[in-house]
Amino acid sequence: MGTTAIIAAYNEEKTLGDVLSVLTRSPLIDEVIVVSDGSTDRTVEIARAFDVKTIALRENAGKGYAMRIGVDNAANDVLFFVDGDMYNVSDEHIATLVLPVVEDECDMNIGVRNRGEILNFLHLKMQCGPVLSGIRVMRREVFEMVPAPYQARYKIEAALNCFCSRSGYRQRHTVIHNLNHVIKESKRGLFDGLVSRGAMMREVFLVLLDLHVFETWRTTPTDEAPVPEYDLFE
Ligand SMILES: Nc1nc2c(ncn2[C@@H]2O[C@H](COP(=O)(O)OP(=O)(O)OP(=O)(O)O)[C@@H](O)[C@H]2O)c(=O)[nH]1
Ligand SMILES: [Mg+2]
Repeated sequence: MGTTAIIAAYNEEKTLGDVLSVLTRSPLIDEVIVVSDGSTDRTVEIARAFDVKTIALRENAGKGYAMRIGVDNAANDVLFFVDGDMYNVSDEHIATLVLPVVEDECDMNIGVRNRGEILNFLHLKMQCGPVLSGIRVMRREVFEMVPAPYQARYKIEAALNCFCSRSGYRQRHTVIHNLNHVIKESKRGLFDGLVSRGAMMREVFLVLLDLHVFETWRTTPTDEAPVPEYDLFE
């Protein structure tokens, strides 16, 4: 089974190059796709300098739909999602995340950044709070099970967790050490960062309520996801 790495990136010129250097030289990754989500910085230019497939969405579509366009263009059945704002991604991270899915030990492997023993225990074993990490590997059918409206923006991770477990797919959490990412407040400035963090938290809270309490997905027919316009550079 081959593996495609997909990076949904919105204005990630500072970190994308480092992420791509590691992914493109990894023997465990057969294809790399960057989906620039209407970026206005050098994200597309940086991606095109590497031997990767670059998809440039003309307008910003939100994280989840950007990921989906990546999936639609992926040649392999194991999908490795990586955020474009991560740094210190290493061969060891790639192996601990990709191999359990490739070797069929689980169907989705979620990489959880190490927060120390106590917080890891509370988060993962006691299930205090959802596991929404963007660095995760899954079989294509896990992604494709998520109804289109739940793929939108920051709903995608909560929805993947929910539909994966409800459908009996095997889900695993792998604690990863020494992996960092740039937070919104550094990327966009304190005020804009906090506003966009607030919007993300609100969206995640509402989708968790919908998925687990109201369960509207059981009764509401789902529309097809919108197909944003894009340019493809191979
Ligand atoms: N903010 C944002 N990110 C997007 C969008 N589309 C794709 N992404 C990418 O999705 C990934 C995660 O987005 P972030 O905004 O960093 O979300 P996060 O990592 O959960 O939040 P932080 O704690 O602020 O880092 C990054 O690689 C972004 O570049 C978008 O429309 N908005
Ligand atoms: Mg981030």
